[in-house]
Amino acid sequence: AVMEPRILSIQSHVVSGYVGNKSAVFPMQLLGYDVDYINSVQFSNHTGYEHVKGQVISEQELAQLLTGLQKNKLDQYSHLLTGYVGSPGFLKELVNTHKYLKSINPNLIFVCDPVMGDNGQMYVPKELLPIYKESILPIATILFPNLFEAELLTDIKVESEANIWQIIEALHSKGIETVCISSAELPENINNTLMVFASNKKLKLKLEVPKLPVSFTGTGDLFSALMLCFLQQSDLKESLEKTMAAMQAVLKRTYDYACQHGKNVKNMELKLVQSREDILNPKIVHRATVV
Ligand code: PLP
Ligand code: PXL
Repeated sequence: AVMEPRILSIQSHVVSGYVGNKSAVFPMQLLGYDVDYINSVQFSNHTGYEHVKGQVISEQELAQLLTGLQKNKLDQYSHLLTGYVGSPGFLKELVNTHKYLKSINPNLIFVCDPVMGDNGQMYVPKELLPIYKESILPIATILFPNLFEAELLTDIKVESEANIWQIIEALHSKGIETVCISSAELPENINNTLMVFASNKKLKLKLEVPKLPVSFTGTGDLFSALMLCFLQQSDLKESLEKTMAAMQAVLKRTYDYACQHGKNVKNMELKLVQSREDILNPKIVHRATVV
C-alpha cells in the first residue's frame, strides 16, 4: 500500500517571527500535509536581530528523539526536510537519521537546502562543506542550493547561465533527481530580476520574476516547503510556477506592510498567515520556460 505523505522537518524554531520550521510548517499543513517537526534550535528570533537568546539541540539529543519515535513505531515518513544546520556533528547525525528513516521506508524522499551562505560569504563553519559534498549529495533526492552554495558544492564558478546548467548536471550526476537553484542573480541580468532554475532528468526550466528592492529572511525555507508540497500534486513546471506565485504574494504583502510601517527587521518578517489564501491557491503570473 502507498503510504500517506508524512513529512519530518528538522529546522530552526524561533519564538517570534518566521524562519526555519516557523516558515515551513504552517504552509505545509495548510496544503494538507501531516508534518512532524524537530526544532534544531529554539531561539527568541532569527539571527538578523540585534540580540538572540535560546537553546541549540545536540546531535545526541536529535538521536534520542529518533529513538523515541522508533520505539513507538512512529518512524514512517515519506519525506525528510532539512534546512539550516550550524554544526558538523549535527549534520553528520542528519546523515544517520536519513539512513535510518530510509531503512524503514526505502522510498523516502530527502529534500535538502544545503544552507552555507550567500553572496560569496559563508555563515556556517567551513567544516560543513565537505560533509555536504561527501555525505549529503549522494543521498539527497531534491536539492535547493542558492547560487553560492551550488558553486561551493561543485567547484564550478558561475560566470554565465551555461555554468548553471553545468552545475545542475554535476549535481544530477551525484544521483540527485531534482535540483532547483533559487536566488540566482546572474552577472548578465542586473538587479531587478530574480532567476530560478529547476531541473529533473526530463525537464530543464527557467523562471524569471521581478525582484523587490529589499532582502527577506526565511524565504529559502518557505521555498523548499512549498516546492516539496506542490511536487506531490503537480509536475516540475507547475510546481515551480505555483511556488513562485505563492512566494511573490507573501513577499509583496510583506513589502507593502514594511513600506507602510517602516522597513525594520521586525516589520520585514514574512506575512505568512495573512497570505494563507495565496499559499492555498496561488495565482500563477509568471510561467516557466523550457530550456
Ligand atoms: N541561517 C542563518 C543563521 C542565516 O543567517 C541565514 C541567512 O539568512 C540562513 C540560515 C539562510 O537562509 P536562506 O535559506 O533563506 O537563504
Ligand atoms: O533560514 C534561515 C534561518 C534559520 N535559522 C535561524 C536563522 C535563520 C535566518 O536568519 O536565524 C536560526
